[in-house]
Amino acid sequence: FRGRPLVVSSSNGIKGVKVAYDKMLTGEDPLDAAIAGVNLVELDPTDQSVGLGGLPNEEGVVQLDASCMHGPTRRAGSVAAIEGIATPSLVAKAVMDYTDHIMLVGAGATKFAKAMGFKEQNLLTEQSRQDWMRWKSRLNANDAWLNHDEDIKIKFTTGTINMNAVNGAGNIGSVTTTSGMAWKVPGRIGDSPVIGAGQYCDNLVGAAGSTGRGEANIKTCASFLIVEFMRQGLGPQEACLKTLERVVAMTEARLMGPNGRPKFDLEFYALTKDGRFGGATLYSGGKFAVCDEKGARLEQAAYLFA
Ligand code: SD4
Repeated sequence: FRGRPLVVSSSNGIKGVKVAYDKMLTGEDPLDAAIAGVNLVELDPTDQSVGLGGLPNEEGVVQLDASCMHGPTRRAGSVAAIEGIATPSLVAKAVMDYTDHIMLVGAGATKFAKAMGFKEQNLLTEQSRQDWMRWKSRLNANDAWLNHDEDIKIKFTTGTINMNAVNGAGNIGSVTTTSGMAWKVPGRIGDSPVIGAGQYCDNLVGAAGSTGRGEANIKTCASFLIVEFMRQGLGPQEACLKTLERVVAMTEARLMGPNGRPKFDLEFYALTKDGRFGGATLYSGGKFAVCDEKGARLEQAAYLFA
């Protein structure tokens, strides 16, 4: 099936893909449409992997990463380890629109966002603070932190949202936004803000993006590689699977489990300029969100390992 407009995202974009699709029907730019789709998740305090309510780093500080690419104008923007701004995807786009740079990090990114009129706010919700406290209380059995609740499952949340959109004319935009790995070392930057890792878009070919273990993605430039495989003629699903094979081949020994299977998961999402889509995960059971003329739905992702 080929159809345009088309939006593909990680499964937590199930509401956002419809927003992006509807916006493209009214003529909105594909990147603006995709960013509007991910803004829903960034501003949702109950999603603990993106924007407001994202799980903090080991010091209890929420640091966000995001990047975007605009196919028709061949531009990119990115922010990393930004604090206090709920919609880093829009800040990444502002870097693209208003500066001669592509990537701003840390205090510089926050300062830029404030100068651009973004509102600074506390992103650490009470729920995320509680989860952080629970994590901290388990670091060392002999420390002074009380261990209230043995049964509670400590969340090493996986989340992040990647969304890719192609409009009726075949123009493409892509965006990825995240709070990164929970309890990360302060200053850690994941794949999401890295152009070619968290997402990549080439208006002649298509777009791809990723969620999951960012470190494995950065090392393989995976979103760029998926787009390159599609350029060589592979379909989106095959391109995602072939890139996952590269990820396995590049996995360091300490992260390799039995049977040559990595101890982490990674998810890829891709679409082509002519309106085909696909998604793949290392391990079975993954889903991704799609919206085309048949409506918004979750599709089963292909996988390498059952
Ligand atoms: C990161 N890729 O910062 C993100 C995290 C993620 O599902 O997607 N978790 O590495």
